[in-house]
Amino acid sequence: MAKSLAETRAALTMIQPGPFNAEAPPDALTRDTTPTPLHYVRSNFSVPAHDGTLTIGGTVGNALTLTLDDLRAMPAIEQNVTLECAGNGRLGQTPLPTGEPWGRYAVSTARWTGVLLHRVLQQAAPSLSGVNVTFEGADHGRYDHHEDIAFVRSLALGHAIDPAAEILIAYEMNGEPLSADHGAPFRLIVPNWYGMASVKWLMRINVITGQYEGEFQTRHYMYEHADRSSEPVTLMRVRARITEPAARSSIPAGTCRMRGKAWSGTGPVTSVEISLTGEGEWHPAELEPPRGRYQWQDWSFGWQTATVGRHTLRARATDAAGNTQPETPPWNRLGYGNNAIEVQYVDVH
Ligand SMILES: Nc1nc2c(c(=O)[nH]1)N[C@H]1C(S)=C(S)[C@@H](COP(=O)(O)O)O[C@H]1N2
Ligand SMILES: [Mo]
Repeated sequence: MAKSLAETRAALTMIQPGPFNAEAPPDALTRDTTPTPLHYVRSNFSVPAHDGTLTIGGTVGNALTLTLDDLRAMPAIEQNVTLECAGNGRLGQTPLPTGEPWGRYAVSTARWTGVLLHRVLQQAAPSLSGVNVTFEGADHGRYDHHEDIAFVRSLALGHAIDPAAEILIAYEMNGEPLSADHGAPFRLIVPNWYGMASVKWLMRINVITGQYEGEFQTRHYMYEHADRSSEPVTLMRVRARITEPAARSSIPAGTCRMRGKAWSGTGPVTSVEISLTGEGEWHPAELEPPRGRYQWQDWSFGWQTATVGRHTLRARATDAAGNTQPETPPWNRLGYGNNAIEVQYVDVH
């Protein structure tokens, strides 16, 4: 029997009950993939009704309407993808921006199954005048000064039709049909991008000849800087996380294997370094090669916990594009993309 919404939400750390927004429990992130009931949820509106169809139109030669069965009849692709909300870590920003008060755990990795977006778009035959593609969710409602708007995002047509981008229209998560909170019956999964690009409850795809300037494209998910012009939020910034020892735990003196994850939208991650003293020396951790192109990597570090008392632990990742985590949160008005080095402390007894 299908589980009720309340049952599927019970294991998460709730941030807001309606629309439901919740973080993963911290210990869920020690795993390679995140079980669906432990995967963070971020929704701007309540879970909508969806009529089960996906319409592809706009400036195309062959407008289409597809059902779940039509998608299932196409070649299926499976991939593990780390999704992180652009607002993850907002609570670490000073001064505190407006928006959902996410701590550190609006990030998870699931196994997604679906069809490649570029194949679906190919069937619709976008016309040469196409520039962008909009993706509309079935969810909508009152938002800021708007009476009723839907969640719509756009991607450049060149990105959407690029086979190498491996964007999915996913209908399964961790081997099961998508749950209501994660976008049933199908959603977009855009690897390497912050989560807002991965439109849930996908209902309509339109190829357009100009820019898309909707609320969630140009007024939210923008880096609004104090001293220069705004930029859209796109790829996930490089980030490392310590998962063991757990934050604020008390551990016996001796040898301790520190473990954690690291990920980047401009990955793979090429090094993780550990600091045991606050400002000071950085020591190289052992970094595992990526198990998949779009999924966080494991790292570990052998720590000799010589002295009893409180110890500060930090992990700093660098990626293939040469990006390294900053010491202080990169502030912007809406508090996106906080990839500052996290400080975690443990007590050694
Ligand atoms: N239709 C729709 N899709 C959406 C959203 C939304 O509010 N509506 N939120 C986006 C944001 S901001 C994130 S971080 C991810 C979260 O996906 P999840 O809830 O499956 O973890 O969904 C994205 N897709
Ligand atoms: Mo998000």
